[in-house]
Amino acid sequence: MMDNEVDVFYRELPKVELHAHLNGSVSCPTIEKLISRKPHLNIGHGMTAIGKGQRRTLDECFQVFKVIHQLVDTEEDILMVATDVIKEFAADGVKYLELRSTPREEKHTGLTKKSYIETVIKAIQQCKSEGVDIDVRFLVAIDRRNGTEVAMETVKLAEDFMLSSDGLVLGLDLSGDPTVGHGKDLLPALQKAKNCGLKLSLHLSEVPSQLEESDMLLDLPPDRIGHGTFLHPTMGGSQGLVDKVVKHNIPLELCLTSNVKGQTVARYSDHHFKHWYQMGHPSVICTDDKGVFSTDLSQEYQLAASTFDLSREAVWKLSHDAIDCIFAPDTVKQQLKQKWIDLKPQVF
Ligand code: 6MZ
Repeated sequence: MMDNEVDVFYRELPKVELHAHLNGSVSCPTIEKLISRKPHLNIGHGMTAIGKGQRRTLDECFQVFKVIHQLVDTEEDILMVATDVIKEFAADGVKYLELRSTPREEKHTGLTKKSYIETVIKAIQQCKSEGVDIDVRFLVAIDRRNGTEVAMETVKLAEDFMLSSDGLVLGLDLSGDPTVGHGKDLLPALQKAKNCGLKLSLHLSEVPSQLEESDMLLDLPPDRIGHGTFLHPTMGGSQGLVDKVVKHNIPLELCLTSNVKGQTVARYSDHHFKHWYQMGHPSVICTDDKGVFSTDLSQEYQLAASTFDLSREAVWKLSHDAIDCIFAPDTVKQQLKQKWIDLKPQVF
């Protein structure tokens, strides 16, 4: 993303990013560094990012993550990737970031799921000690394809870190290829997580075939929804699902470019943002995978504004209202709201 393509208003807009997968957020310069560390893998740039105007099926997107995972398989890699990603979000005007990632074990490098999370936390702490102007928290991700047992194990890990990380680990993300596995197998683990105080952000109805699963998972209820593309009746969902989301007032994390490039939404103007936003339902603009989808949060705000004809006041309110959807405690919300007051331009 070239700076000059995005209006300075969007760059300077203070922003909250709530839906960012660590390995999907790796930028080109960081990929270059990873490739030079592992030339024997013969991985080229075209294999890790979907450029401007390009599209892939969702299935092809998941192949891209596999390539990136080959490049990121040591503690050293994770430290570099997490540090770079945090600094890039900060440079883009993000003031509060909830990063999510699936802990992986790599026997050949000695990486364990525990050391994976410890390394992400180390990166967060290092950025903080360097004075990078961003508050970063972490959500431990469950990959839905790995089933019940791994989900339970991940909840236990997340709980341990929630108790020992000084508030840095706040909750869980449920993600992974939506065409694989079923939420009912993960329900006990998600219920357990909720009972022990972990916040839940669940990918729901990212593809059309998940209505029954979404209906079941909404009864938990989750604290936030990732995508929710096919929940709304106009997208093939149902009023019953919308009613549940509204009743529990569950914010949606909406990722425009990701959905268009992954071809679950035909064009920007068809994005379900418009339905939820018009209803006045909490809707948070996010990037999903800024590296893979070649975007950044400023650009996503600009796209939402130009597609749905939002005034600058409305865009400011959109970024401000995202603060109420964060998982960190009220004291952090108050600090952020003060920051927004301090940074608000006299005129738009
Ligand atoms: C569902 C997604 C996703 O965890 O290795 N992930 N899950 N839908 C999406 N929409 C495009 N984008 C990313 O980051 C990569 C992982 O995040 C999840 C997938 O499980 C992917 O393997 P981490 O940091």
